[in-house]
Amino acid sequence: MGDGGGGGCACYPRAMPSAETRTNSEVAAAFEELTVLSEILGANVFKVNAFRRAARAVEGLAGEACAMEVAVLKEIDGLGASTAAKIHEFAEKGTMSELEELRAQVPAGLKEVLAIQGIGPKTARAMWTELGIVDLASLKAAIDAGKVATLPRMGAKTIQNMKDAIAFAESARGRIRIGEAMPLADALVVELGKISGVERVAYAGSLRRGRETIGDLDILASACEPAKLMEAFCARADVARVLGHGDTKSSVLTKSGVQVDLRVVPLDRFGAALMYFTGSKDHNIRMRERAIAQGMRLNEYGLFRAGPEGEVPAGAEPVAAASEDDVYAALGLAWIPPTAREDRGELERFAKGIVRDPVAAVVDISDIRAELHCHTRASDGAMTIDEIVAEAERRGFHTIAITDHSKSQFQANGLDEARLREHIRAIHAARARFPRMQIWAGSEVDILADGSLDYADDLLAELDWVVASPHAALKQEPRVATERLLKAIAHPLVHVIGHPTGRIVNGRPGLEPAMSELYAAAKEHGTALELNSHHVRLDLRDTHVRAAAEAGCMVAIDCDVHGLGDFEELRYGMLTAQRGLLPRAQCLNALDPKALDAWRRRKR
Ligand code: DGT
Ligand code: CA
Ligand code: CA
Ligand code: ZN
Repeated sequence: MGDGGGGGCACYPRAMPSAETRTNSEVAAAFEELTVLSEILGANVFKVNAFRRAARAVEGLAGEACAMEVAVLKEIDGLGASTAAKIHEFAEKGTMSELEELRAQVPAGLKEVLAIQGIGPKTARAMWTELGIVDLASLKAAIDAGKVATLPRMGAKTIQNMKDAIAFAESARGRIRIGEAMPLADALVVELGKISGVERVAYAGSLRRGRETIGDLDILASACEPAKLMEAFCARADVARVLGHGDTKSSVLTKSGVQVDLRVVPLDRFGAALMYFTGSKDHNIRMRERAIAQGMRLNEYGLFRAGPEGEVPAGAEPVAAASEDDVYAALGLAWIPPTAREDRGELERFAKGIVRDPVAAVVDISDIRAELHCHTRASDGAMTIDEIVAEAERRGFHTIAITDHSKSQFQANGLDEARLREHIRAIHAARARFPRMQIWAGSEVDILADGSLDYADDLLAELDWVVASPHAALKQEPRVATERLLKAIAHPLVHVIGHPTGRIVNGRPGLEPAMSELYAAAKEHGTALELNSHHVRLDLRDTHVRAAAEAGCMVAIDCDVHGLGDFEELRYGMLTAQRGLLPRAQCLNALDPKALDAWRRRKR
């Protein structure tokens, strides 16, 4: 496309960012991978546990691990000299040499085997070393040949579950979760933006639209020396294979197996290109139809007045192209947020003059002032009560509900009645230390298979806040699942239904209840439905949020905090909420403290 007209090219060296870009979540993820790989390789249990403890310790840190000295790190509970040195190495190089060594020893395909529900590192090791299983295909073959049944603890039911999970994984193949794609894209945008001559960089595609899974990353850039940018992009340390290397478009496959497309566009056409490559394809089609109906043509270079034949004359200057705002406005539309670009009626909703400010009514991240679902060390969290409350306060929240697991969740160290009563006292005692915070003693109480709850009503009544969630029996028939959830929704002491379906993105389908019945009951009983923001859950999902909002339900957008980094998951919950067009007025976490407390008290 060349260096299209106008737009003088301001080449100047970029300042290096001063902030450290390697986060605690990245360090923790590296230790988690070390844990899994060393377990697969049969390392001794002390070593495996040291990695696991390090992952948790880093996850729970209040400061950034990569900014700390080794001498400080090794004194931290859960870290030692060796793990502290690894953090130091990670801070400098973005990886750990031992991690690279272990990765090289384990077949790459075992990762997808390990991702199957019910297969942990020990089983994966046995499958690999005893049966020669190295990927999903060889796992399937081994199951069909009856070999997997020869391993310990592999009953017929376990194997059937495994087969279902494989089928599910295959249907999700090639798409990664948004929480894996977003950090990659963020890092790329920063990295490419530092290359001299680069004027603008942004990600587009399904990631910008906030979809729960992403096929590939689409990055757009403007640069006065595109060749130099392409050179640098294809030579990045993270690149495993260059799929295409051109002047305006290149594609690479990263070491983690993600395809990234980079396109260079002229700065004065950036808006049109960004709109085109953000999609969705169906939204683009509607936009082009609208342009044609108004005697214009829309493509990735801009919006043009059509010639007599309906063609765009060569060398024509666009009517609009520099910004998305300009293009939408020239077609009589308000700027449509990427989360709404799915051809679900957005052109009508955002037509100028129809709705005064359609964007303003939808909830936004700055509206969120409460976290109503989190776990401390009392069950399976990494933080203390005070650490969680302090973080919530630091984020400008006014309310926090501590909701550790109930007694049936023994693998998550769920609290029995006595421990819960003690925990309630400890949570209430924190109020004196955080006078500005509204602190609620809650529980994430299990909804058992028959819809009854894991604690008796008298104990539930002692809690300020009750989130009721399904964790087990997630393969029930839809009708049974519906009745189970309806019973919990109707329970007079339950405030919120946590992750209502229990699905795991790319992991398991979860319950498949009649959702419309749940919305109606939730509205009737004044029970909120949770949008669990964690990127592996996103449950309610976007389409559920939209239907629940239309049915008049209240939705709680929570992070299900287990460690400090989880507060950041809100980003994914918010994208999902916005895809569901959740009005601010129907989001519990956006209420002011008095209104939220009043809402809570209706169940007490
Ligand atoms: P993904 O990658 O599968 O998660 O989904 P997208 O939406 O990122 O799709 P992708 O990467 O194939 O293309 C990025 C955007 O580029 C897409 O949302 C719309 C635009 N686009 C790509 N191919 C076409 C096409 O053939 N026609 C039109 N109108 N737009 C296209
Ligand atoms: Ca894409
Ligand atoms: Ca693409
Ligand atoms: Zn849960």
